[in-house]
Amino acid sequence: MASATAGEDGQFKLSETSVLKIKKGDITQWFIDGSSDAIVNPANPRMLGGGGADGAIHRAAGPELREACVKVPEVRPGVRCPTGEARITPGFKLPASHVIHTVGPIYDSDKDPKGSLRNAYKNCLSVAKKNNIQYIAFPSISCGVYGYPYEEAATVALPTIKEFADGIKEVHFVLFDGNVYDVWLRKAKELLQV
Ligand code: AR6
Repeated sequence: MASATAGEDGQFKLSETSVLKIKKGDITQWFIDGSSDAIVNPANPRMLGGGGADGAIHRAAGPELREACVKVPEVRPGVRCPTGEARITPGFKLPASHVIHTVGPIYDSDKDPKGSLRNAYKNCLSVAKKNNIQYIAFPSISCGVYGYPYEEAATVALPTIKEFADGIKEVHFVLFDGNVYDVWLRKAKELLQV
């Protein structure tokens, strides 16, 4: 239907069974059903909290989230989640039932920022599907502390979501920053309209 693909209201059809919704907001408040939903945390490899959205998510989830993260095995000292990978925990006090922690690239020091950012989105969707998540909300991974330019990030994020979203009912972008939101919406209209 035209309304599902036009993107006027921030909704884009990804496949016969998946839809993308782009909205402004605070990801810590987001949920759909509190049982098959997950928010994505743009974390760092230690996975023990930090600034930006990571800090906000840990504060909203409560200390149990950090305790759950401590239990995620290290793959090497100080690294629970390498760049581009994803790990899942419960959401604890968050309205969403799960948190999928991922690590985006640091734009200025990653050898292949585009490949790493693509892997982060792809692996979040893969972990979501393995855990029967039907609804997932992403922030703009790497677009804060990690310094990824918004336009370039959107050009990686949106096609990657389209490629790997099948099996997930709704993929949401919940974007805190108005400039990021404007870029995402414009790029989605450009790249996802059918
Ligand atoms: N809801 C949605 N988006 C948010 C929120 C929120 N509550 N708060 C910030 N953003 P960042 P990164 C947006 O810095 O660049 C942490 O210290 C923000 O406007 O959270 O991947 C970690 O521990 C930006 O557009 O994540 C890592 O060390 C986007 O989320 C490092 O930062 C991502 O910004 C990760 O850096």
